[in-house]
Amino acid sequence: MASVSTRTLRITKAEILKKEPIFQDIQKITDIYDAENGLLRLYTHDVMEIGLVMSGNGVHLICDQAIPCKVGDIFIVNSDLPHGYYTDCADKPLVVRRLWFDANDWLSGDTVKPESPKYCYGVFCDSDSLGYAVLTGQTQKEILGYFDAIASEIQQKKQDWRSAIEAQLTMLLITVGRYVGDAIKNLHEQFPKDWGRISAVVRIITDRFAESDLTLEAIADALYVSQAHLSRMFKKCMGESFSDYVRHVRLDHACKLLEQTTLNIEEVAKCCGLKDIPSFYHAFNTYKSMTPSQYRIAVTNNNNKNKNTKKGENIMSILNEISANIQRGKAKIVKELVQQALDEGVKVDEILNDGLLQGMNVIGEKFKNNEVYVPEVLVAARAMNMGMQILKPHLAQSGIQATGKVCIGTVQGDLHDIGKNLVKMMMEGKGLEVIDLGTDVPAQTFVDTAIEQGCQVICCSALLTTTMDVMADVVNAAEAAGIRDKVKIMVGGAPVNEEFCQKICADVYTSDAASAADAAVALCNQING
Ligand code: B1M
Repeated sequence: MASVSTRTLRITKAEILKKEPIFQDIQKITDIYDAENGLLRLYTHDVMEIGLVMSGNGVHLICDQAIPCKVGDIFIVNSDLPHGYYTDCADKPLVVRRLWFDANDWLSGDTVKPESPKYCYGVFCDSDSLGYAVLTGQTQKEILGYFDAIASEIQQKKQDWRSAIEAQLTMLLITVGRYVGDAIKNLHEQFPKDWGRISAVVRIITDRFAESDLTLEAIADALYVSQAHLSRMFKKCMGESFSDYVRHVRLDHACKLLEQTTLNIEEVAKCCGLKDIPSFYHAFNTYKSMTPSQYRIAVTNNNNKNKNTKKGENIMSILNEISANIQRGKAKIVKELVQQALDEGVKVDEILNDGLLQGMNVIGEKFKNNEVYVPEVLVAARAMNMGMQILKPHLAQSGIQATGKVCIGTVQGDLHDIGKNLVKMMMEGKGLEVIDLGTDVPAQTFVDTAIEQGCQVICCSALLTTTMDVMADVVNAAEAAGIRDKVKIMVGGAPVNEEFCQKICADVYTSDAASAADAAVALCNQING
């Protein structure tokens, strides 16, 4: 058994899952495993991890147990078990495909209770910490298929995507569960049964480090083991003593607080379970070779320096992110990103043009080319609207004007509004101000609205052959009101075509929402001169 000196880094669920309920990535590990000299880094997290080795050779270090790993090995690591992957050779990274999730979010009934033999469909056998199987040929392909299916559901988020993921995840665990038996038995012969206990201790420390009276004695009592035995096992598995480990957890947290909050030093010490200020100062100085105040100043200066040099890059990346998230229909993220962009001082017109509208333009083009369909456009438009909610109050202040004003409605007698809403969203996506008159709109209402609100364009939608003639009434009402030379009339909807448009003397017919938005912008520009 290797004797390794390790450091454990704690990562939270939020950090790992990155705002998603389940997260997947492929990691190329270039850190070399060196049991003799290395101060190796392990990670603990409060989510479950499934790691499938895709290529390379290396080691999966779990507490201080180095398990050699190669292509086809799969590890299901329970939350709070300290572990890390390392490669054998720097030129050949160990490539691990990893999937993270919280069992409570995705598994149900008995399968989520750690005390149940069915926990995680039996992949944990006797241990409550690690499932390990060696997969070959067909089984490896099968498991990869589940990974792929989950990745695709995460990305596309179609209807019922959560149920689809749940089903794939269940199949994955059941399949691995079948092969875990022998492999894990072999591991158990080599490794102490205390892993489970050590991960429980780590979990307790993570949850309760802020309590200044947290002791190994109390934890040993809670776990029904002798304190001396637990202390020995902890040192052996974690590479440092219980008290050193707890001190490092507290000091790491203190660093975070000093960086991210304005708490004073006394409050920081208290939040980290560090009893008195002199000993906090002493411990901090030993850990970071500077006082807490010096640390705060150094970090702030560094952040400011990075902020300035990275400001340009950041602006571009945040605008690209807004555009990408509009395209993916991530309304909540778009809202947050727009707020973040405003907070970081990005100009309102840049957020609008290079973030929000840019994203809608891409979707509009894809919709025209049949690369995306109605649902994708609807969710993108919803995301755009959420972003606009945040931006709108600032638009007025910064003097940005809409490129034009239009009114839109489905004509009298017709209640279909899905297409009309799409046209509206696309037009808003192009920066137009759109007055939505809803459905069943009388011809005169279109004309009155255009006059009262100063619209450059009237947009009529009809889905029924029996209602499309109302569009002719709109043209006639505009003529009668004397606005025919000032206001353009656009028509569209499934039964409408170019020939009909010309017959009723309307100005523009377009067949889809994106073309309608382009045409409306062109008309407004023409009228505005
Ligand atoms: Co009705 N419906 N419906 N319907 N409905 C149709 C249109 C129909 C073709 C179904 C059929 O029989 N095959 C048929 C019309 C037949 C005809 O007249 N030739 C029909 C009928 C008969 C009826 C009722 C009379 C049924 C009944 O009660 N007996 C009734 C009428 C109610 C009324 O309006 N008074 C009725 C009711 C309904 C529901 C309420 C159940 C529902 C509407 C829900 C809603 O809109 N909130 C409904 C639906 C959903 C449909 C279908 C299935 C889908 C329409 C739709 O939303 N398409 C439709 C059959 C079909 O199309 N497969 C049908 C998706 C939408 C994105 O496309 O609206 O074409 P669309 O919009 C496109 C383009 O046309 C264009 O851009 C959009 C996106 O690219 N576009 C414009 C639209 N407006 C534009 C304006 C522009 C430019 C482009 O410039 C201004």
